[in-house]
Amino acid sequence: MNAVTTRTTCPYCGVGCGVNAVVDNDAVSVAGDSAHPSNLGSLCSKGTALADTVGLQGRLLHPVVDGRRASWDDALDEVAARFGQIIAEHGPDAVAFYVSGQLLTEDYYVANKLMKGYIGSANIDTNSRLCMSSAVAGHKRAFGEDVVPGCYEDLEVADLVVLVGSNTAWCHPVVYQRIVAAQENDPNKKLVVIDPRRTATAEGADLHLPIAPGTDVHLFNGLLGYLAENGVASDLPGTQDAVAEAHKIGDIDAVAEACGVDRDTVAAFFELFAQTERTVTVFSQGVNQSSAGTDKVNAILNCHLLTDRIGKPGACPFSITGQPNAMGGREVGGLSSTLAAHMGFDAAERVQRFWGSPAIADEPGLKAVELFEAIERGEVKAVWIMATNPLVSLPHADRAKRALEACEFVAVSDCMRHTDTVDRAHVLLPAAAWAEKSGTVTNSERVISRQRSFLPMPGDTRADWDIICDVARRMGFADGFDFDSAAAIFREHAALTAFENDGERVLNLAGLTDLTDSEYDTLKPVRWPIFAPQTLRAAGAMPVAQDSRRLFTDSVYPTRDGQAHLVAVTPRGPANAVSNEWPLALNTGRIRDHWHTMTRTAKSARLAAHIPEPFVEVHPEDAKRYGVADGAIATVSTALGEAHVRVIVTAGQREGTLFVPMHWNDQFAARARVGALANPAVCPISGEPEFKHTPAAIAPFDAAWHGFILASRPLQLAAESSIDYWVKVPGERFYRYEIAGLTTPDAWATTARSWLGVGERTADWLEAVDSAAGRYRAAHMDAGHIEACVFVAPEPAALPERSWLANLFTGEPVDETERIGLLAGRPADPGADPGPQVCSCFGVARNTILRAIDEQGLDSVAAVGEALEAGTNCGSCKPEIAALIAETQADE
Ligand SMILES: Nc1nc2c(c(=O)[nH]1)N[C@H]1C(S)=C(S)[C@@H](COP(=O)(O)OP(=O)(O)OC[C@H]3O[C@@H](n4cnc5c(=O)[nH]c(N)nc54)[C@H](O)[C@@H]3O)O[C@H]1N2
Ligand SMILES: Nc1nc2c(c(=O)[nH]1)N[C@H]1C(S)=C(S)[C@@H](COP(=O)(O)OP(=O)(O)OC[C@H]3O[C@@H](n4cnc5c(=O)[nH]c(N)nc54)[C@H](O)[C@@H]3O)O[C@H]1N2
Ligand code: SF4
Ligand SMILES: [Mo]
Repeated sequence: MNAVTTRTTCPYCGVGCGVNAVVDNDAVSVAGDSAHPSNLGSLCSKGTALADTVGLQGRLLHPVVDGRRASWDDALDEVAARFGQIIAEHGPDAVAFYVSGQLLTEDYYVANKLMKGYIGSANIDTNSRLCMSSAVAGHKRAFGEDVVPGCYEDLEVADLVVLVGSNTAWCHPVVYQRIVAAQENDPNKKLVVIDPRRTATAEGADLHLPIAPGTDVHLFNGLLGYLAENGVASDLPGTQDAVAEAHKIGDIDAVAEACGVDRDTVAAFFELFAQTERTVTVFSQGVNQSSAGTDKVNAILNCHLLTDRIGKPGACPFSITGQPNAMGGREVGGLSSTLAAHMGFDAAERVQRFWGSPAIADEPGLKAVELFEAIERGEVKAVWIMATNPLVSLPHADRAKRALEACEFVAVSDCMRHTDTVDRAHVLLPAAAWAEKSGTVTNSERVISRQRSFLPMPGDTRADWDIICDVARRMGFADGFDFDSAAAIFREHAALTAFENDGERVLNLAGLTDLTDSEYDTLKPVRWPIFAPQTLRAAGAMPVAQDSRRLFTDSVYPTRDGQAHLVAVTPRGPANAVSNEWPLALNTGRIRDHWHTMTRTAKSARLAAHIPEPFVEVHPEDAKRYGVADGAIATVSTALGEAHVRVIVTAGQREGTLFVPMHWNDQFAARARVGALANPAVCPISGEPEFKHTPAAIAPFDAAWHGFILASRPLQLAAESSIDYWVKVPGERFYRYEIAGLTTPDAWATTARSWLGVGERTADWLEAVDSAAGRYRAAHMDAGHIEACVFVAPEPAALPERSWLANLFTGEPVDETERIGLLAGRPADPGADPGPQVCSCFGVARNTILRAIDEQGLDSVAAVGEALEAGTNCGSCKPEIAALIAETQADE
């Protein structure tokens, strides 16, 4: 059979890169789609590794009811009946959907329609509440509608790019590479990063402002005051109040003091901003995830409105979205605070008329954090969770867990058989995954792209929209849900955006309302708004008649008075201040190669290898103060819970703050689910939680021993009482477990055999015990190849590197020299140890890079790329390669 190529879209971040998926017999490979306007052929490390994640291991392939495999009929009847019964007894607000920016627009549209138009409640909220809701609320206050006015090209045209609370290099890598490439071509272009941490993004910046957590409003109010003082004026409504409020913060010295940054840095930023017409300010979770999130957004928008830097090439504020379809979800109205198609509840009559529906929600529903509180109180008695893992990703996640445990009825649609959330459902509905489903997504720059299936749906899996429509029909709503394809749903969604829309709503897909099925199938990436169908057709679906790249070019806004509004915002601290008991500010976020709760990225050994363990970053002074050492394990705790994670001491972490990644959960670690520690305080306007600031403490985790296991099969370490710390790291042909214990077992050999599930009489068991030194090493061999090995030592530093040992897991017998090195844990030739992986795309490890730098005198990232290929595909590891070069030079 010939290889078949399918054009689709990456299912990870909101950059929305086009992907060519190639299926050649059973082999899947992916490459960037050079015809896609958003990535022009590039992919980051996660996109590049997509083919690693399409396998069926761990998938949920059949419906499950009360723990037992069930038929679709039984499962769907159960969902429809339980929802129907609870609605009949307690009213529509006693049920809820909790959905996700990882649903496709068509899935999202029918979920929203079912809840708001047929069940008649607005209790549908989405994980976008945890993500973009502050940006949504800020946009509405300033522009009258939730609209991102610019496009990626603006980032290249701009002379100044300001990244606020955005680790773009790791979280939106292809956009970051576009910025870097433009800046390399023009040394006059400048990059400013505003983030309490010195991130990989900050490493590449001309100016980094490591502001104290939560002081963005202080900074941007200071900037607004500075601009006004320097003669910038505007007659937009709200200007006077906003500027008057901004002046209260005082001069540059006062701003620097409030933000905890040195004066010259603040002055340099203000000057640069004042002088540079073509400025784009990009913001994401450091801004949104705050109890002052909406105010932070408006403080930024104010500066762009005052300087009239919006709707122009290279000049706009830019909210960069997280999930692949966070934008699509906002477009259909998936948040409980909006109704549908960028309409609010004041349009309830119009939307009901369009749907011809029996009911309509006429006021906002519960927002994510409130929703789980209402579930805990028993007010919401049935919930259907789709494409999100709230027991990991919600703040105060243990409370959410208690809520689900207490809930009368929990249905979960997911692709995986086990997640922290799936394990608490009464009914499991197996959803088709990325490679198998079809529909549309909208990215950060308003480009709608097709996701197209290229693999058959495995087992009993079905598309989310199909599952939702089936439940709706079983609830008696056949009329509104007789869709036979994603295309039919898309047409209706497009029609609703255009319905009675004489320009009041910028979101308008009029030009897509009558796409035929085959036009939908071949739809090229297209940016909204899209007005005229004929022009669109004539041009081959793209580009559209008018230039939709920039909005508000005529300074007309979808507000009552047609103008944009500045909003007076008052700086305030985080909801909960640090104290004697909780002296540190816990910040949480992302790493380069994992996606959220790891259900997909942990399937890729090369992605998992980048940062194998959950960690806490600590400033050197704090490490000294609280007695935690680099490489050791620490307990991070807050008033809500605790986590056990590996310590990284780094001066890049601001003193008084900690950073822990959000990804690890109960499937991959004994205790590293940081959502359990995170603050449920929310922004009063958007309802977005304060993930970036929870008062916390850190203390050593007093392990008596440290160790690791490499095993060819997964182990059940959670059941082992001798292990108090474990992390599971998937490898190429093995599983790696980092382990530690608080007490030393009496007999190492018996204990180790129990961990590996190896009987006392197993013959091929190599062992080295040094009780006095607290060392134990063993290997279980089978027919000459290695099945598993265990290494234990009193200190982490006394353990050998994992990479050489991992390379012995080939399934082939080990040779004599390898067998000799085995219990030493290192090769006879020390040069053979590559160390931890840096470049995921080409599998180039740290020691290999260090050796090449040393031996070949390499002094630039480009030179390393030339010698080893590292960094030459997606470029995501370039900041790390630069750091290795700097490290070597510092050593010299
Ligand atoms: N690799 C990877 N990429 C992803 C994702 C992923 O899981 N993995 N998820 C996607 C999703 S859904 C999202 S929402 C995006 C998020 O993308 P980002 O927003 O870039 O990611 P985060 O790491 O959550 O947070 C960004 C930065 O905010 C900083 N910050 C903390 N407090 C403050 C503050 O008070 N002020 C300022 N100015 N900064 C602060 C943090 O130190 C952090 O470096 O990433 C998307 N891309
Ligand atoms: N501490 C902390 N917590 C955070 C954040 C933070 O910065 N810090 N960030 C927040 C943000 S911005 C976000 S966006 C959230 C993300 O948090 P979540 O949405 O909870 O994380 P995911 O791991 O993406 O969960 C997606 C789930 O859907 C499943 N899935 C994947 N594709 C499909 C599909 O097509 N259909 C169905 N039905 N299921 C599918 C996956 O297996 C997985 O279980 O986390 C939030 N939580
Ligand atoms: S930047 Fe990376 S994760 Fe984001 S869409 Fe592109 S390839 Fe996917
Ligand atoms: Mo997000």
